[in-house]
Amino acid sequence: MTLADLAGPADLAGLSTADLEVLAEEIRAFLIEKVRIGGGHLGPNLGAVELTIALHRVFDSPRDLLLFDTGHQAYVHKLLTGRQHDFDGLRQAGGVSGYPSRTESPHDVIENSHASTALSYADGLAKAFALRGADRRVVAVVGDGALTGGMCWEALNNLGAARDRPVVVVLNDNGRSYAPTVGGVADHLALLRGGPTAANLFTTLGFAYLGPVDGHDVDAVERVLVEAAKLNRPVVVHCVTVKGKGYAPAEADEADRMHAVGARSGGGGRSWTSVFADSIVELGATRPDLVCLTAAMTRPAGLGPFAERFPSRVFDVGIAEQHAVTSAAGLAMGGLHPVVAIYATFLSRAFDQVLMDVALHRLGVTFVLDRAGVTGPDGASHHGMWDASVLPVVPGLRLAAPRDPASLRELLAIAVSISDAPTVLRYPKASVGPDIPSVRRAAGYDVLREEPGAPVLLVAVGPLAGACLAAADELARHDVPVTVVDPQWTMPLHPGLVRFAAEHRLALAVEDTTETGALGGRLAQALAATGESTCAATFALPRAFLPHASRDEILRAHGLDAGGIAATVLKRLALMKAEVA
Ligand SMILES: Cc1ncc(C[n+]2csc(CCOP(=O)(O)OP(=O)(O)O)c2C)c(N)n1
Repeated sequence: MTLADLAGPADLAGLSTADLEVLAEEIRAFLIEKVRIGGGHLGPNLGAVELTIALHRVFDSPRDLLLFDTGHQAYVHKLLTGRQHDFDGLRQAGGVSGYPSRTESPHDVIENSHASTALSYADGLAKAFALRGADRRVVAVVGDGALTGGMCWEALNNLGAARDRPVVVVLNDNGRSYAPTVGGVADHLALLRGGPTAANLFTTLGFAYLGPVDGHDVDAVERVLVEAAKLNRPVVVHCVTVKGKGYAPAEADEADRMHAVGARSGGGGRSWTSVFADSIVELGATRPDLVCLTAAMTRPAGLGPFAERFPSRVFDVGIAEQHAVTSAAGLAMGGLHPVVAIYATFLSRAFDQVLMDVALHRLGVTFVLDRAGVTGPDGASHHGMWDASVLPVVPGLRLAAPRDPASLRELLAIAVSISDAPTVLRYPKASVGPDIPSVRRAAGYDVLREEPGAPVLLVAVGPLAGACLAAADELARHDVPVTVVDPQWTMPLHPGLVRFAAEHRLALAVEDTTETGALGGRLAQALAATGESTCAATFALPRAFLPHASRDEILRAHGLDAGGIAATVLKRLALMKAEVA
């Protein structure tokens, strides 16, 4: 049986140990080839090959539910459930998702890809099956990194106490998140990896504990899973694995064991992340009170250079965004200025902490949101398109979107100088491009292009400035003069921007975020409140879960490129003309 012939998990049943070893090697070679071309999660999947084969041999998916926490390590699961022929399109528009996907397969149960949720889903599913009398197993696979997330411990608290409700928790322990996993839980797992100990957190919480078992020995993993299933109670199966297993460059990669690799054809150019990385080091050199926090993403979030230069001023708190935010509040109370560097999509988790623990206490904490807006191939769960909609309700919070490297540096310096309110900077996963100079500055906005008497104002938010300027060029060819401004701070709305917008017939805010709650709506409201006749609106992303594709493809599909912006302006002007007529 080769990977190409495998129709589904049932085909694994008749294979010998030797056959399985051959299959495992074939899967590794396949993953290395495909992921190196298209990009994606390599190290985590290479570490989960035998474990996933064993899971599919012991349990009867989809009748039994296999839940992959975070889901970035589910490629092997996809290959074993008949999707190997679609892997050329991995993470590309219309192709296989980089995470489990309920529309792709009945074998995919959860697909959110925000870490540390699987045990809670497992808890709910086990309760549902118990109440409905369904004889179905629930198995949750969770990494040692994801296990640092608070939700896991809330779930373990519930699962362990329900001795008669069986759930199998498979702990895929490779000792790493991106970097080595940190904290007391990681230290405890290291102790357990050494063999039987008197202290065992899991048994203390009410679980049976099986292991540690070599997660690359299919037979051994199978044996322990069979035993776990027979126990008919909550059980933790501790599998010790090697991230990047079997691929020397991944095993040797000190930074993150090739956790995620870019597509071979990936675009070049300097990233926004690297501009932040340099800026925060420069600020840190003059501001000894500046400290940085990361939720297990020191390097991806741009804190690598800062951590090298000021190691005692960076705190990796584990995959614990809520804790990161309130811990930052504590640091601010203690007289420091914390910078929480985080992907935009993961801040949603800690909204209440931003609102109550930081803002209510009027604390100066700066949030730097990487991957804000459309991210691309990671799909719906990773687009950072919610922050600019939910954060504006936080009293006192100031939100900025830089348009270029110079404005990122400038806005970051301003943000960390504010000591009595949360400040937020957001920028995308993209190349940053050259600086875009302003033709003049006014209170509340930078003017990037000015056409005196122009009927149309484009309010270009952050990284869409370039597209707005190109749209203005295109509109000029249609004899539609356009002025383009960059508000820099989208929250609070500056009265100067409102006054300037009132001098135009149409003011369109162009934004790389969900249209709900975006800047254009606030502008329209403010103009309406002052009785101005200017038609103001937001032109942004729909309130929808957008599937994976490249960032440019998604922006284009929603008209957020130069051509799309110009077309929208023309359409709106035509509508306004029709209304008048
Ligand atoms: C809430 C949340 N924060 C951060 C991330 C980014 N992230 C993806 S995988 C990962 C590390 C996961 O480590 P682990 O669970 O041990 O799995 P491994 O990759 O080591 O197999 C992180 C931090 C995420 N997916 N969700």
